[in-house]
Amino acid sequence: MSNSKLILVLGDQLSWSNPAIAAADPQTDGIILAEVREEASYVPHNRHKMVLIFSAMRHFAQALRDQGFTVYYTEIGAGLGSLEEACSAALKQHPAKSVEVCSPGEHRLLAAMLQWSDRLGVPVNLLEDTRFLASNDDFTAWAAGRKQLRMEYFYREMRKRYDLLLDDQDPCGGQWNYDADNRKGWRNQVPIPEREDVPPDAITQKVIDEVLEYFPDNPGDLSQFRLAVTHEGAQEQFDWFCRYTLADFGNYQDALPEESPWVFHSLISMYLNCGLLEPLALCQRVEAEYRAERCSLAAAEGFIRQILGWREYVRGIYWLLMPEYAERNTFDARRPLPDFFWNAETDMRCLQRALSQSLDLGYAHHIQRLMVIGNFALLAGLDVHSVCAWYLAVYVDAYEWVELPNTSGMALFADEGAMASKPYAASGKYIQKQGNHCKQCRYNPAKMTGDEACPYNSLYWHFIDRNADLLSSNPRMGLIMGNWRKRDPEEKQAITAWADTLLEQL
Ligand code: FAD
Ligand code: DLZ
Repeated sequence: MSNSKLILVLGDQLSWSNPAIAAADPQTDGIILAEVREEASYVPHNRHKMVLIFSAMRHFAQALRDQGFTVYYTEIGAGLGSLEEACSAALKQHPAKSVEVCSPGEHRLLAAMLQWSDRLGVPVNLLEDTRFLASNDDFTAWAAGRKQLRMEYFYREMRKRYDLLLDDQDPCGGQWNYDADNRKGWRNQVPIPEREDVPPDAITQKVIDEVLEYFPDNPGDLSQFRLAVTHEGAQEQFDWFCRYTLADFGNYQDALPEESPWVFHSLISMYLNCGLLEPLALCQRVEAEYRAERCSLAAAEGFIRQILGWREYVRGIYWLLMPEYAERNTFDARRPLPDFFWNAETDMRCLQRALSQSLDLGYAHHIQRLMVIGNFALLAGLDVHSVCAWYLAVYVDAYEWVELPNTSGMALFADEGAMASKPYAASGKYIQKQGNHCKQCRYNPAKMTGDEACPYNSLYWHFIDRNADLLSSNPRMGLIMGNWRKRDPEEKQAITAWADTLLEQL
């Protein structure tokens, strides 16, 4: 047998710092990239995600060939079933002493890969994914012995470890966290810059045609495909964010405007998660913008907290607690997903906007995912597994390591409090405060019951009432629970009865 290796590169590992590529020798080693049915259909992925991944894979394959590598590439039209089959076929052409692969981002694929050595007849070596800033061992060591895991304490350690936004050993400005400055509601205070389209090149256009042909029923309006598909293109998108919207990112991070699906957000999760951008470089660049006085400390800290804090933290939680984590369901929520999750046909304006852009573009910003769609699913008691599968399917940046803790843990509080200290449940008043959807909505956020009442209102109290036993033991819910208990019994009855009517209609 030859001394060469075969390197399998997954569609979300398209990075020069992928450890399997970094250790490869173009003279002897071959690289496998494969568009396969199994990965393309384990959920009905948004077509934007498929075009991004397949086109980025094809561009990266060409960059690898330019570096002298032999690349074994399979396009989706070849009808190949699985990544294992892709390895098996490549081994026939390129006998190798081992297959090397950077560990995958989803437990289901990791479990499958652990069987591959026996099935393929050569060792399959899984390398630690070094593209993250905290390894699984780092996170396990940090979590060990703690009664409660909280992002804030993890984040402070990461700031120190990577020397980000520190003056000597202290946090810049004297505080670790400027979240309180990141919650402005939207009242058209400043213009939102127009984003520039990234026109599809010939490779992307071919992928668009193929995805339309092979996945006719998946969500995603590809006439609006506007994503970058190369490292350089993704970097240009990030440069654009630093130049035009970073300064307002912090202020309006939680805003819910009618005017724009993107507001001042960075739109980079899809590139980070498939390897076109690297997290540390982004944090360092944003710190440099702050040091050069081109953005406030609150904006820079708010952004760095998301990448260095939340993104690493959710990944740590996922690998620490899987596979049992995926089975958790704190409130035993099992109501079927309403059809409007797949067609956006609802009169609730905020929800209609968030759902339609999620389905059409594969993007919704954090507050839409958490406080509009997730909040509705929490209040209505929608089935946790179906909601998680929906999030995994519709977003262009969705992989289970990041989607599951955010959906099950943060949005649905289904993980028994591993991610959050209390449920992110809110009534229509919160949505009204954060934006201007309510002005265009047929429902009234000031009303609790009746045809005109905003459904979030009665559903909020229904959630509190039906889960009172569990919620009463949470000290952070004490005030709300007390308010509900003190309310007039007849009024309470009318509210929960109205919510029941709404739930029956779902
Ligand atoms: P910005 O608002 O500009 O934030 C900058 C970056 O910070 C993001 O690109 C992302 O990399 C990181 N970030 C921010 N918040 C989080 C977070 N909570 N967890 C992890 N990273 C974070 N993010 C995903 O990448 N994939 C998902 O599948 C995903 N599913 C989510 C599901 C729910 C229910 C919720 C509440 C959040 C989810 N998020 C997910 C987190 C967050 O909403 C997205 O990362 C963000 O909206 C992406 O848009 P952006 O790049 O414009 O982010
Ligand atoms: C998401 C995705 C899709 C749609 N298709 C492929 C594919 O055909 N080939 C591939 O290597 N990767 C794909 N991916 C990304 C994988 O699903 C991802 O690597 C795993 O879910 C682990 O994170």
